[in-house]
Amino acid sequence: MAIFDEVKNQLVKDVITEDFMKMVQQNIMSFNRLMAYYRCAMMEVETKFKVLNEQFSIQYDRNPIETIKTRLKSMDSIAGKLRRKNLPVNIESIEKNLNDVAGIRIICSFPEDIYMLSDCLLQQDDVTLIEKRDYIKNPKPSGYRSLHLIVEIPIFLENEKRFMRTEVQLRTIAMDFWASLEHKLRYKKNISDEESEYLSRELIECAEISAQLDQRMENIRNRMTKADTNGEAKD
Ligand code: 0O2
Repeated sequence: MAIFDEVKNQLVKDVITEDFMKMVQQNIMSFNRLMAYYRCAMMEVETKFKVLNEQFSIQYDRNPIETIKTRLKSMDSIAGKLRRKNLPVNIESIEKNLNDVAGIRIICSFPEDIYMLSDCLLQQDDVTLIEKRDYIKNPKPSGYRSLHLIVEIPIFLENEKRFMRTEVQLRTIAMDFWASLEHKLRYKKNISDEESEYLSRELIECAEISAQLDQRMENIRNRMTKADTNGEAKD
């Protein structure tokens, strides 16, 4: 990108971020309250997954979830998204238009567990699916793989029941490893176009290899489980 475009973009970004910061300062109570509601929604969804993990460990003697990470979108990131989508910069607009202010990432060992956990979550009667994007069956051109769900769940306050949206990203350890490395590349500034193209190609290939590894490891796990079940049947 030409230096002029970069400087122009940075200036636009600064002005928008400044507008956003002004809006937050003028509505600090409402903004903090909304962020607190998102934190509550994350806690609710996190607990749902912890309960499922616990139940599986009792019933099947294994934990489908390796790690759970939660994050609240940063102010910069909220401002950036409103700007990119040309959306109004106010508190109502954040809640109405952004589905990923609250984010929860579920990391599993095996791809099958991703779909099993997603089904278990979605069949709960207080969870409403708003949107599903399956970047495992349809990976992004970058090679990115994960299952994304936008869900709406109720949070119960002193005198009120409020419905909040949360983004749930489900992925394997291998997909997560890949995504964090690729994320680093996106924020690298001092890299030549040639090098950046080379690294992107490498990442696409690594994503393929890593998906094959996930599949083979899952096959091994399934054969081991089958052997166990057959053994038990013979005993
Ligand atoms: P952060 O810091 O996690 O907030 P939308 O406007 O919702 O239609 P959006 O938000 O781009 O479009 O949705 P998408 O692409 O389905 O998923 C967004 C999130 O998924 C990203 O969050 C990343 O966490 C992850 N993600 C999506 N594509 C890629 C990718 O190619 N590489 C990596 N490493 N992660 C990806 P944000 O918004 O980037 O940031």
